[in-house]
Amino acid sequence: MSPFLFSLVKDKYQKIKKFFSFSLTQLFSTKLDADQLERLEELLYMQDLGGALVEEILNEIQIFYKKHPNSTQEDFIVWMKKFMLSLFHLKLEPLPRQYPKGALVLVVGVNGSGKTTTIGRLANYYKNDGKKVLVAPGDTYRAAAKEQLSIWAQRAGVSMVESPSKDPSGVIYEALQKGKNENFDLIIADTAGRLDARVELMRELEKVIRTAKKLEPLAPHEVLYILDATLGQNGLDQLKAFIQVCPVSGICLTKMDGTAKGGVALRVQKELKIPILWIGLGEGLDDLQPFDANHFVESLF
Ligand SMILES: Nc1nc2c(ncn2[C@@H]2O[C@H](COP(=O)(O)OP(=O)(O)OP(=O)(O)O)[C@@H](O)[C@H]2O)c(=O)[nH]1
Ligand SMILES: [Mg+2]
Repeated sequence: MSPFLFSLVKDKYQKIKKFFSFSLTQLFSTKLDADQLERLEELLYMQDLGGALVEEILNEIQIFYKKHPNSTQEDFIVWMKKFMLSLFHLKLEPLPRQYPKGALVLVVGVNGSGKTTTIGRLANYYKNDGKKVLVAPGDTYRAAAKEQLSIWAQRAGVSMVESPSKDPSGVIYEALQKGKNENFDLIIADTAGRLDARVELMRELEKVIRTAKKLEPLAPHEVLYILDATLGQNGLDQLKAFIQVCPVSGICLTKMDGTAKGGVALRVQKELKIPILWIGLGEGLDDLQPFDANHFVESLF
């Protein structure tokens, strides 16, 4: 990456909320005692880390302190960064992922998480990377959804498949066909927002996948789940329910520029082991970045 591009990426990651803010300065300024551990526990919970991970960190940090009783606050921060980075076990995978020609990326998630916005920005990203991109308005549930995607397609300068079908499977099937006939590199399909409780919508998603496989046995090449990071524990619960019925292969973490806490990303890695592929750091066309675990962890401190 050129130094110019690198500084742009770094700049956007600056929008991520700091993990400890000033509170950390009160910690580890003296010996690690029961009071300090309690304070640390509180801070970790406040960051949406959840019980299991908080407990693990507290245990590990005590082991570390037994081994290195003269540790300073800086040593603690170094330890913490290393621990967090170790959770991103898939971090060595080069991102963005490379797909075969004509691949289908199916974008899924709950209402309002940022699916359509993300598709616009993914289209923009891949187009700038020299790819011929087609988007598919697979959200036939909401009347305005197609219009919204079409605006994003125009903004990104990519094509959108026009289909009269009211059935998402039909729209996506047509997109795959057009993709083959007109030599597109990548097809990115929108879907209706759904909660796990909406059984009929989940069935619809199963049908989309089944239908796509008729034309292209390896499709979808990616099922990208859009996770609104501001939802914290709720968002994680929704994702857990979702993967019971749909094979999610990657995550895009949106709205990390706002009040979202970084703990969600760490929990997704720890508990679900689904790789985070993209991170959304704003509402603009270029506010989506391939996820970078190193930058992410650095930006939390
Ligand atoms: N700040 C911020 N806002 C975002 C980000 N990603 C999406 N949004 C905003 O989230 C809102 C919802 O985005 P949509 O793309 O319409 O979400 P959706 O999942 O398609 O919603 P439905 O189609 O209604 O299910 C919009 O106002 C977006 O601008 C992000 O990374 N940061
Ligand atoms: Mg949408």
